Amino acid sequence: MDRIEKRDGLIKMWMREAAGLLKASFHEKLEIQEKTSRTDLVTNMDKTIELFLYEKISAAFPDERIMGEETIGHDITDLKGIVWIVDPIDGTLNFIKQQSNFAIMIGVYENGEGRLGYIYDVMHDEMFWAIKGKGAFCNGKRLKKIEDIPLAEGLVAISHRLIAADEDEARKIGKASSGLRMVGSAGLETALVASGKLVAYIAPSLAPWDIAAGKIIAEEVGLVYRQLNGQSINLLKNNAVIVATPFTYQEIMANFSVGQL
Ligand code: 2AM
Ligand code: CA
Ligand code: CA
Ligand code: CA
Repeated sequence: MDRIEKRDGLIKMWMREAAGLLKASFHEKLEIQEKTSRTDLVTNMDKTIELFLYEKISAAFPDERIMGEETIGHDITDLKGIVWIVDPIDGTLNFIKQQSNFAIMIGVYENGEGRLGYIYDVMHDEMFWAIKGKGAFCNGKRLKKIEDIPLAEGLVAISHRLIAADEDEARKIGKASSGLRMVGSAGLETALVASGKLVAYIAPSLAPWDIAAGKIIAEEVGLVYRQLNGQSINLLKNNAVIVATPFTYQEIMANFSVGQL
């Protein structure tokens, strides 16, 4: 991939501009629609931000493909060449109900390999980013390689859908760890694991745009980011995932039945 530094600068600039649009939207009436259920919502701002980023990326890199959650690139069936994977608002329910704890996310892949990953926590102004092989950062500060902490000594974030899918396993993981947390943004939960504030994040169904940016950042600090059945991530479908320290990953694989989810 060429122009890595230039891409990095452009992506951060676009994401900050997009964040400005999101903050400004708090003064306007939000249009909210149900996608598949009462808890699966989309707003006019999810679509506005996706389109905004699509236009920026396609103007600067016209030969590259783009996949986004809401409308863009749902016909993509392979990861050949350069593919941008965009989640315009990760944590839409938080955006609607808390006006906080949501992120804009971009992952750039080349022939299926993660190259650049960005998770921007808009309201806390924290940009988590990584360039493959060059390390991961929060704003200007390099994230440390994670300490390989066992489950008993750390906090674990889970998706609420883990409780719906397997209440018993969620309870057992809660008991075996220092405690459970639920933020409601896969990206921000991944960023918390990458920052050493959690030992794992477990979610039984994440889409490619929930995974793409965070996987690059997580792997850059030494975390495991895999499917719950032990296989590597497939960015062309939904995955049951775990992001964890290697030690915690091994413990969860050995002692819990989440692999059946
Ligand atoms: P989203 O806000 O971009 O939809 C909530 O636990 C986390 O799971 C969020 O990161 C949310 O992303 C993601 N998620 C993935 N699929 C979802 C779905 N069908 N309904 C709600 N949240 C979903
Ligand atoms: Ca969504
Ligand atoms: Ca998402
Ligand atoms: Ca989203």
